[in-house]
Amino acid sequence: MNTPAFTPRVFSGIKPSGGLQLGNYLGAIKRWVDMQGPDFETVYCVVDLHAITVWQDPAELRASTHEVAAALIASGIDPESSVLFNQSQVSAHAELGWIFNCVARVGWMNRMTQFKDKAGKNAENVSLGLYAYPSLMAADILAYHATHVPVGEDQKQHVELTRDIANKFNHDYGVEFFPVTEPVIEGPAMRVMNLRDGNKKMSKSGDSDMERINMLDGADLIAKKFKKARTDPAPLPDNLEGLKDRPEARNLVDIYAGLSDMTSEAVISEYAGAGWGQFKPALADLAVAKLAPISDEMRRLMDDPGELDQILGKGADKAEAIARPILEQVYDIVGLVRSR
Ligand code: AQP
Repeated sequence: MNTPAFTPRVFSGIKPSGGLQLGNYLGAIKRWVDMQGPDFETVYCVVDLHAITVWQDPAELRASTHEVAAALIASGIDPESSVLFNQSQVSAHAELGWIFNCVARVGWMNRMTQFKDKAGKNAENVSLGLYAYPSLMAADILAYHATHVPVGEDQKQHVELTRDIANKFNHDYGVEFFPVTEPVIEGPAMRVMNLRDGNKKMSKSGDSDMERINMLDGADLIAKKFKKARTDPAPLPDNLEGLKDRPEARNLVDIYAGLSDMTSEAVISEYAGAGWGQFKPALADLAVAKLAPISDEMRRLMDDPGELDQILGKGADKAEAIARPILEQVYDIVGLVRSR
Protein backbone atom coordinates (compact mmCIF):
# COMPACT_ATOMS: atom_id res chain seq x y z
CA MET A 1 0.00 0.00 0.00
CA ASN A 2 1.07 3.58 -0.56
CA THR A 3 2.37 5.31 2.49
CA PRO A 4 0.85 8.75 3.13
CA ALA A 5 4.30 10.31 2.59
CA PHE A 6 3.77 10.25 -1.18
CA THR A 7 2.07 13.24 -2.81
CA PRO A 8 -1.01 12.00 -4.75
CA ARG A 9 0.37 12.27 -8.27
CA VAL A 10 -0.93 10.98 -11.58
CA PHE A 11 1.39 9.97 -14.42
CA SER A 12 0.36 8.62 -17.79
CA GLY A 13 1.72 8.60 -21.35
CA ILE A 14 0.78 8.04 -24.98
CA LYS A 15 3.09 6.87 -27.77
CA PRO A 16 3.35 9.07 -30.86
CA SER A 17 3.32 5.99 -33.07
CA GLY A 18 0.70 7.14 -35.59
CA GLY A 19 -2.64 8.88 -35.60
CA LEU A 20 -4.56 8.72 -32.32
CA GLN A 21 -7.59 6.44 -32.25
CA LEU A 22 -10.81 6.36 -30.25
CA GLY A 23 -9.41 3.81 -27.77
CA ASN A 24 -6.64 6.25 -26.85
CA TYR A 25 -9.27 8.93 -26.32
CA LEU A 26 -11.73 6.90 -24.22
CA GLY A 27 -9.20 4.67 -22.44
CA ALA A 28 -6.76 7.46 -21.63
CA ILE A 29 -7.10 11.09 -22.73
CA LYS A 30 -10.69 11.74 -21.59
CA ARG A 31 -9.89 10.36 -18.15
CA TRP A 32 -6.64 12.33 -17.90
CA VAL A 33 -8.69 15.48 -18.38
CA ASP A 34 -11.11 14.41 -15.62
CA MET A 35 -8.26 13.75 -13.17
CA GLN A 36 -7.01 17.34 -13.35
CA GLY A 37 -8.02 19.30 -10.28
CA PRO A 38 -7.29 19.59 -6.59
CA ASP A 39 -6.98 15.86 -5.79
CA PHE A 40 -3.81 15.15 -7.78
CA GLU A 41 -0.75 16.66 -9.37
CA THR A 42 -1.03 15.52 -12.99
CA VAL A 43 1.94 14.66 -15.21
CA TYR A 44 1.19 13.72 -18.84
CA CYS A 45 3.79 12.63 -21.33
CA VAL A 46 4.16 12.00 -25.06
CA VAL A 47 6.32 8.88 -24.80
CA ASP A 48 8.46 9.21 -27.92
CA LEU A 49 11.18 6.84 -26.63
CA HIS A 50 8.53 4.11 -26.51
CA ALA A 51 7.44 4.88 -30.07
CA ILE A 52 10.92 4.09 -31.46
CA THR A 53 10.83 0.53 -30.08
CA VAL A 54 9.29 -0.01 -33.54
CA TRP A 55 10.99 1.88 -36.39
CA GLN A 56 9.43 5.30 -37.04
CA ASP A 57 10.06 7.58 -39.95
CA PRO A 58 11.75 10.62 -38.29
CA ALA A 59 9.53 13.23 -39.97
CA GLU A 60 6.41 11.24 -39.11
CA LEU A 61 7.58 10.82 -35.51
CA ARG A 62 7.93 14.59 -35.17
CA ALA A 63 4.48 15.10 -36.72
CA SER A 64 2.90 12.44 -34.47
CA THR A 65 4.50 14.01 -31.39
CA HIS A 66 2.85 17.30 -32.34
CA GLU A 67 -0.44 15.52 -33.07
CA VAL A 68 -0.52 13.86 -29.64
CA ALA A 69 0.36 17.12 -27.88
CA ALA A 70 -2.36 18.91 -29.87
CA ALA A 71 -4.91 16.18 -29.07
CA LEU A 72 -4.20 16.43 -25.36
CA ILE A 73 -4.54 20.22 -25.28
CA ALA A 74 -7.60 20.21 -27.57
CA SER A 75 -9.26 17.61 -25.33
CA GLY A 76 -8.79 19.77 -22.24
CA ILE A 77 -5.34 19.10 -20.76
CA ASP A 78 -4.22 22.47 -19.45
CA PRO A 79 -0.44 22.83 -19.79
CA GLU A 80 -0.43 25.41 -17.00
CA SER A 81 -2.04 23.17 -14.35
CA SER A 82 -0.72 19.80 -15.63
CA VAL A 83 2.87 18.97 -16.56
CA LEU A 84 2.80 18.21 -20.31
CA PHE A 85 5.99 17.27 -22.16
CA ASN A 86 7.67 14.69 -24.39
CA GLN A 87 9.68 11.95 -22.74
CA SER A 88 12.98 12.30 -24.62
CA GLN A 89 13.45 15.87 -23.31
CA VAL A 90 13.78 14.56 -19.73
CA SER A 91 16.74 12.17 -19.59
CA ALA A 92 15.76 10.89 -16.12
CA HIS A 93 13.34 8.46 -17.86
CA ALA A 94 16.11 6.71 -19.81
CA GLU A 95 18.53 6.82 -16.87
CA LEU A 96 16.07 5.28 -14.40
CA GLY A 97 15.00 2.84 -17.14
CA TRP A 98 18.55 1.44 -17.12
CA ILE A 99 18.54 1.01 -13.34
CA PHE A 100 15.22 -0.84 -13.65
CA ASN A 101 16.63 -3.08 -16.40
CA CYS A 102 18.95 -4.24 -13.64
CA VAL A 103 16.06 -4.75 -11.17
CA ALA A 104 13.44 -6.43 -13.41
CA ARG A 105 13.86 -10.14 -14.09
CA VAL A 106 13.92 -11.72 -17.54
CA GLY A 107 11.17 -14.12 -16.41
CA TRP A 108 8.90 -11.15 -15.66
CA MET A 109 9.45 -9.71 -19.13
CA ASN A 110 8.76 -13.08 -20.72
CA ARG A 111 5.25 -12.99 -19.27
CA MET A 112 4.27 -9.68 -20.88
CA THR A 113 1.39 -10.42 -23.23
CA GLN A 114 1.75 -7.16 -25.15
CA PHE A 115 5.30 -8.14 -26.15
CA LYS A 116 4.07 -11.53 -27.29
CA ASP A 117 1.24 -9.92 -29.30
CA LYS A 118 3.48 -7.31 -30.88
CA ALA A 119 6.45 -9.58 -31.55
CA GLY A 120 4.28 -12.45 -32.79
CA LYS A 121 6.27 -15.11 -34.64
CA ASN A 122 9.02 -12.58 -35.27
CA ALA A 123 10.35 -12.40 -31.68
CA GLU A 124 14.00 -12.96 -32.69
CA ASN A 125 13.93 -9.95 -34.97
CA VAL A 126 12.18 -7.28 -32.93
CA SER A 127 14.21 -4.64 -31.09
CA LEU A 128 15.65 -5.18 -27.63
CA GLY A 129 13.82 -1.94 -26.75
CA LEU A 130 10.43 -3.53 -27.44
CA TYR A 131 11.29 -6.29 -24.98
CA ALA A 132 12.49 -3.83 -22.32
CA TYR A 133 9.57 -1.42 -22.91
CA PRO A 134 7.78 -2.24 -19.60
CA SER A 135 10.91 -1.45 -17.61
CA LEU A 136 11.13 2.01 -19.24
CA MET A 137 7.41 2.44 -18.55
CA ALA A 138 8.08 1.69 -14.87
CA ALA A 139 10.76 4.40 -14.94
CA ASP A 140 8.32 6.88 -16.54
CA ILE A 141 5.93 6.36 -13.65
CA LEU A 142 8.36 6.01 -10.76
CA ALA A 143 10.62 8.92 -11.77
CA TYR A 144 7.70 11.04 -10.51
CA HIS A 145 6.83 8.84 -7.53
CA ALA A 146 3.43 8.64 -9.23
CA THR A 147 0.75 7.05 -7.06
CA HIS A 148 -1.97 6.67 -9.72
CA VAL A 149 -1.77 5.69 -13.39
CA PRO A 150 -4.92 5.99 -15.53
CA VAL A 151 -4.60 3.52 -18.42
CA GLY A 152 -6.74 1.32 -20.64
CA GLU A 153 -7.16 -2.36 -19.79
CA ASP A 154 -4.34 -3.32 -22.22
CA GLN A 155 -1.75 -1.60 -20.01
CA LYS A 156 -2.81 -3.18 -16.71
CA GLN A 157 -0.11 -5.85 -16.81
CA HIS A 158 2.59 -3.22 -17.33
CA VAL A 159 1.42 -1.23 -14.31
CA GLU A 160 1.48 -4.44 -12.26
CA LEU A 161 5.06 -4.97 -13.39
CA THR A 162 5.84 -1.41 -12.26
CA ARG A 163 4.59 -2.40 -8.79
CA ASP A 164 6.84 -5.48 -8.84
CA ILE A 165 9.84 -3.37 -9.80
CA ALA A 166 9.09 -0.80 -7.06
CA ASN A 167 8.72 -3.56 -4.47
CA LYS A 168 11.91 -5.34 -5.53
CA PHE A 169 13.94 -2.11 -5.54
CA ASN A 170 12.62 -1.19 -2.08
CA HIS A 171 13.32 -4.70 -0.81
CA ASP A 172 16.79 -5.11 -2.39
CA TYR A 173 18.04 -1.79 -1.02
CA GLY A 174 16.14 -1.89 2.28
CA VAL A 175 14.27 1.37 1.61
CA GLU A 176 10.67 2.61 1.34
CA PHE A 177 11.62 4.81 -1.58
CA PHE A 178 9.21 4.04 -4.41
CA PRO A 179 5.41 4.09 -3.99
CA VAL A 180 3.42 1.06 -5.04
CA THR A 181 1.43 2.62 -7.85
CA GLU A 182 -2.29 2.00 -8.42
CA PRO A 183 -3.57 1.45 -11.95
CA VAL A 184 -6.82 3.42 -12.46
CA ILE A 185 -9.01 1.48 -14.90
CA GLU A 186 -12.59 2.69 -14.53
CA GLY A 187 -15.41 3.22 -16.97
CA PRO A 188 -17.24 1.45 -19.77
CA ALA A 189 -14.70 1.82 -22.59
CA MET A 190 -11.44 0.63 -21.02
CA ARG A 191 -10.87 -1.80 -23.88
CA VAL A 192 -12.22 -0.41 -27.15
CA MET A 193 -12.19 -3.17 -29.72
CA ASN A 194 -11.39 -3.23 -33.42
CA LEU A 195 -14.48 -2.42 -35.55
CA ARG A 196 -13.86 -5.43 -37.82
CA ASP A 197 -13.01 -7.99 -35.13
CA GLY A 198 -14.52 -7.65 -31.66
CA ASN A 199 -11.83 -9.88 -30.15
CA LYS A 200 -8.91 -7.58 -31.07
CA LYS A 201 -8.28 -4.20 -29.49
CA MET A 202 -8.46 -1.03 -31.53
CA SER A 203 -4.89 0.15 -32.24
CA LYS A 204 -3.18 3.02 -34.03
CA SER A 205 -1.05 0.55 -35.91
CA GLY A 206 -3.74 -1.99 -36.88
CA ASP A 207 -3.64 -3.17 -40.51
CA SER A 208 -6.74 -1.45 -41.90
CA ASP A 209 -7.93 2.10 -41.34
CA MET A 210 -11.53 0.83 -41.39
CA GLU A 211 -10.99 -1.04 -38.11
CA ARG A 212 -10.48 2.13 -36.06
CA ILE A 213 -11.91 5.62 -35.60
CA ASN A 214 -9.10 8.16 -35.74
CA MET A 215 -9.44 11.35 -33.73
CA LEU A 216 -8.91 13.35 -36.93
CA ASP A 217 -11.50 11.46 -39.02
CA GLY A 218 -14.23 13.69 -40.46
CA ALA A 219 -17.99 13.20 -40.00
CA ASP A 220 -18.54 11.25 -43.25
CA LEU A 221 -15.71 8.84 -42.58
CA ILE A 222 -16.85 8.23 -38.99
CA ALA A 223 -20.39 7.47 -40.23
CA LYS A 224 -19.01 5.14 -42.93
CA LYS A 225 -16.77 3.26 -40.48
CA PHE A 226 -19.58 2.66 -37.98
CA LYS A 227 -21.96 1.68 -40.80
CA LYS A 228 -19.47 -0.93 -42.02
CA ALA A 229 -18.50 -2.06 -38.49
CA ARG A 230 -18.98 -5.79 -38.10
CA THR A 231 -22.07 -6.78 -36.09
CA ASP A 232 -24.51 -9.69 -35.98
CA PRO A 233 -28.07 -9.55 -37.36
CA ALA A 234 -29.89 -9.60 -33.97
CA PRO A 235 -31.30 -6.37 -32.51
CA LEU A 236 -30.01 -5.02 -29.20
CA PRO A 237 -31.27 -6.93 -26.15
CA ASP A 238 -32.67 -5.23 -23.06
CA ASN A 239 -29.78 -6.14 -20.73
CA LEU A 240 -26.01 -6.58 -20.87
CA GLU A 241 -26.21 -10.32 -20.24
CA GLY A 242 -27.78 -10.57 -23.71
CA LEU A 243 -24.50 -9.26 -25.22
CA LYS A 244 -22.35 -11.94 -23.56
CA ASP A 245 -21.32 -13.76 -26.74
CA ARG A 246 -21.68 -10.78 -29.05
CA PRO A 247 -18.30 -8.97 -28.75
CA GLU A 248 -18.84 -6.59 -31.69
CA ALA A 249 -22.28 -5.53 -30.42
CA ARG A 250 -20.94 -5.12 -26.89
CA ASN A 251 -18.10 -2.96 -28.19
CA LEU A 252 -20.44 -0.51 -29.95
CA VAL A 253 -22.59 -0.23 -26.82
CA ASP A 254 -19.50 0.40 -24.67
CA ILE A 255 -18.23 3.05 -27.10
CA TYR A 256 -21.61 4.79 -26.94
CA ALA A 257 -21.46 4.66 -23.13
CA GLY A 258 -17.89 6.03 -23.02
CA LEU A 259 -18.70 8.91 -25.35
CA SER A 260 -21.96 9.86 -23.64
CA ASP A 261 -20.78 9.41 -20.01
CA MET A 262 -23.57 6.87 -19.50
CA THR A 263 -23.18 3.37 -18.13
CA SER A 264 -23.44 0.52 -20.64
CA GLU A 265 -26.55 -0.64 -18.73
CA ALA A 266 -28.24 2.73 -19.31
CA VAL A 267 -27.40 2.60 -23.04
CA ILE A 268 -28.84 -0.88 -23.44
CA SER A 269 -32.06 0.03 -21.69
CA GLU A 270 -32.42 3.16 -23.85
CA TYR A 271 -31.87 1.17 -27.07
CA ALA A 272 -33.51 -2.15 -26.09
CA GLY A 273 -34.93 -3.77 -29.23
CA ALA A 274 -33.26 -1.30 -31.61
CA GLY A 275 -31.73 -2.63 -34.82
CA TRP A 276 -28.35 -1.56 -36.20
CA GLY A 277 -30.03 0.72 -38.72
CA GLN A 278 -31.10 2.83 -35.74
CA PHE A 279 -28.17 2.36 -33.35
CA LYS A 280 -25.22 2.84 -35.73
CA PRO A 281 -26.30 6.28 -37.04
CA ALA A 282 -27.03 7.41 -33.46
CA LEU A 283 -23.54 6.27 -32.44
CA ALA A 284 -21.96 8.02 -35.44
CA ASP A 285 -23.79 11.28 -34.62
CA LEU A 286 -22.64 11.07 -31.00
CA ALA A 287 -19.02 10.39 -32.00
CA VAL A 288 -19.02 13.32 -34.44
CA ALA A 289 -20.58 15.63 -31.84
CA LYS A 290 -17.85 14.73 -29.33
CA LEU A 291 -14.85 14.47 -31.65
CA ALA A 292 -15.45 17.30 -34.17
CA PRO A 293 -14.76 20.19 -31.77
CA ILE A 294 -11.61 18.41 -30.59
CA SER A 295 -10.34 17.64 -34.08
CA ASP A 296 -11.02 21.23 -35.25
CA GLU A 297 -8.94 22.55 -32.35
CA MET A 298 -6.25 19.90 -32.96
CA ARG A 299 -5.86 21.07 -36.57
CA ARG A 300 -5.55 24.67 -35.44
CA LEU A 301 -2.85 23.77 -32.89
CA MET A 302 -0.99 21.53 -35.34
CA ASP A 303 -0.68 24.48 -37.73
CA ASP A 304 1.74 26.04 -35.25
CA PRO A 305 4.30 23.37 -34.28
CA GLY A 306 6.59 26.07 -32.88
CA GLU A 307 3.98 26.94 -30.25
CA LEU A 308 3.55 23.23 -29.40
CA ASP A 309 7.33 22.86 -29.05
CA GLN A 310 7.39 25.78 -26.63
CA ILE A 311 4.65 24.20 -24.52
CA LEU A 312 6.47 20.83 -24.49
CA GLY A 313 9.77 22.52 -23.62
CA LYS A 314 8.28 24.40 -20.67
CA GLY A 315 6.58 21.21 -19.51
CA ALA A 316 9.91 19.35 -19.75
CA ASP A 317 11.49 21.94 -17.42
CA LYS A 318 8.72 21.32 -14.87
CA ALA A 319 9.03 17.54 -15.27
CA GLU A 320 12.82 17.69 -14.86
CA ALA A 321 12.40 19.64 -11.61
CA ILE A 322 10.42 16.71 -10.15
CA ALA A 323 12.29 13.77 -11.67
CA ARG A 324 15.95 14.84 -11.34
CA PRO A 325 16.04 14.98 -7.50
CA ILE A 326 14.30 11.58 -7.36
CA LEU A 327 16.87 10.13 -9.76
CA GLU A 328 19.77 11.61 -7.76
CA GLN A 329 18.44 9.86 -4.65
CA VAL A 330 18.23 6.60 -6.61
CA TYR A 331 21.89 6.94 -7.63
CA ASP A 332 22.77 7.52 -4.00
CA ILE A 333 20.74 4.53 -2.76
CA VAL A 334 22.33 2.27 -5.40
CA GLY A 335 25.85 3.47 -4.52
CA LEU A 336 26.80 5.22 -7.76
CA VAL A 337 29.44 7.88 -7.09
CA ARG A 338 28.40 11.43 -8.00
CA SER A 339 31.43 13.71 -7.73
CA ARG A 340 30.71 16.75 -9.89
N1 AQP B 1 -8.27 0.05 -27.69
C1 AQP B 1 -8.05 0.71 -26.55
N2 AQP B 1 -9.00 0.78 -25.59
C2 AQP B 1 -8.80 1.47 -24.42
N3 AQP B 1 -7.63 2.11 -24.17
C3 AQP B 1 -6.65 2.06 -25.10
N4 AQP B 1 -5.42 2.58 -25.15
C4 AQP B 1 -4.83 2.25 -26.33
N5 AQP B 1 -5.66 1.51 -27.08
C5 AQP B 1 -6.81 1.36 -26.34
C6 AQP B 1 -4.83 3.37 -24.07
O1 AQP B 1 -4.23 4.52 -24.62
C7 AQP B 1 -3.09 4.87 -23.82
C8 AQP B 1 -1.91 5.14 -24.69
O2 AQP B 1 -1.54 3.97 -25.36
P1 AQP B 1 -0.22 3.98 -26.24
O3 AQP B 1 -0.43 4.78 -27.45
O4 AQP B 1 0.93 4.42 -25.44
O5 AQP B 1 0.03 2.47 -26.52
P2 AQP B 1 -0.91 1.31 -26.99
O6 AQP B 1 -1.76 0.87 -25.85
O7 AQP B 1 -0.01 0.28 -27.59
O8 AQP B 1 -1.82 2.00 -28.10
P3 AQP B 1 -2.04 1.58 -29.58
O9 AQP B 1 -3.00 2.53 -30.19
O10 AQP B 1 -2.39 0.12 -29.65
O11 AQP B 1 -0.64 1.87 -30.24
P4 AQP B 1 0.25 0.98 -31.20
O12 AQP B 1 -0.67 0.45 -32.27
O13 AQP B 1 1.29 1.90 -31.77
O14 AQP B 1 0.86 -0.07 -30.36
C9 AQP B 1 -2.88 3.74 -22.83
O15 AQP B 1 -3.38 4.12 -21.58
C10 AQP B 1 -3.70 2.62 -23.40
O16 AQP B 1 -4.19 1.75 -22.39
